Amino acid sequence: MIDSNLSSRICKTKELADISRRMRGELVEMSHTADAMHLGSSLSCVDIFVALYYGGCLNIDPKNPCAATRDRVILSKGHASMTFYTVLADTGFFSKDLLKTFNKTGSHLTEHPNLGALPGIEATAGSLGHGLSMGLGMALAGRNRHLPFRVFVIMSDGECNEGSVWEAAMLAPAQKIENLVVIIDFNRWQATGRSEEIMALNPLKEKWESFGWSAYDVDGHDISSLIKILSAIPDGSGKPIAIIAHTIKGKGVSFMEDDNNWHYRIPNAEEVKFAKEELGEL
Ligand SMILES: Cc1ncc(C[n+]2csc(CCOP(=O)(O)OP(=O)(O)O)c2C)c(N)n1
Repeated sequence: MIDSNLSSRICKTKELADISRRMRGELVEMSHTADAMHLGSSLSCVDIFVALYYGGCLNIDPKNPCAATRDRVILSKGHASMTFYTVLADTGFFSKDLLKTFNKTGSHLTEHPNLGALPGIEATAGSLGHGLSMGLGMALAGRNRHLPFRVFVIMSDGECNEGSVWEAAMLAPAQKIENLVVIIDFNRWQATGRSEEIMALNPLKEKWESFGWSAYDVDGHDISSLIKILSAIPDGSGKPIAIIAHTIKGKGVSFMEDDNNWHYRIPNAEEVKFAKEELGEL
């Protein structure tokens, strides 16, 4: 019998890079077709998702997505839902055909994810700053029920400006939680400007450490390094884990990289063609 659990699907480094490239092409097209914003934000977290879902880091079986022992993944930066949906469809949580309905009236693939809309979605998101608190609640419930799952929360750097993030950041170590992981897609931009200029976050790793977390700085586009950290959780520190993934907004498409216009801009047909030529057909 074929084991469909994601923990046993470990791809080689070249395959992982190809998946990321293919997915970026799909996202550019999806933004155009669905008339959806937040392409830059969605491209910046692709490699984080690929490491998690294709690197053998998650104990989740897409064919049994409600198992009590499954790891939980929360996309707290819900505006990057395109990436989340594409990964969930590609790994078998639901049909890839559904992706064509993204952002359309009546679709389950809403601009921001909704709990219960589709398998693999563990929390409603959209209003930034809530995913970590929800993830902490799940992590506590798992520990209280002696269930061995981990909770992975994907946040953004601008989201760290929300006060609720730091309430959860204080509570998790106080509760000696070690099955909670926050991954911060640190692309240094927010909707309207540089994070450092709007409300400075640095030194971010040291901030999480000072709150009692085990923290790591990592190149958020280096899939192997991400997998190395993600596949060793709990990390033996007895603390919750914060991974500061240094990324580039718009990563993978030269004319979108580090250009914050692509927070809101939607590519036209010609831009889709250029982007896809650059990414190459896979
Ligand atoms: C509480 C809240 N305020 C405002 C918004 C509107 N909004 C959507 S994305 C965004 C900022 C995005 O910057 P960041 O969080 O750093 O994510 P990035 O897109 O750069 O990955 C904002 C303010 C929101 N979704 N939630």
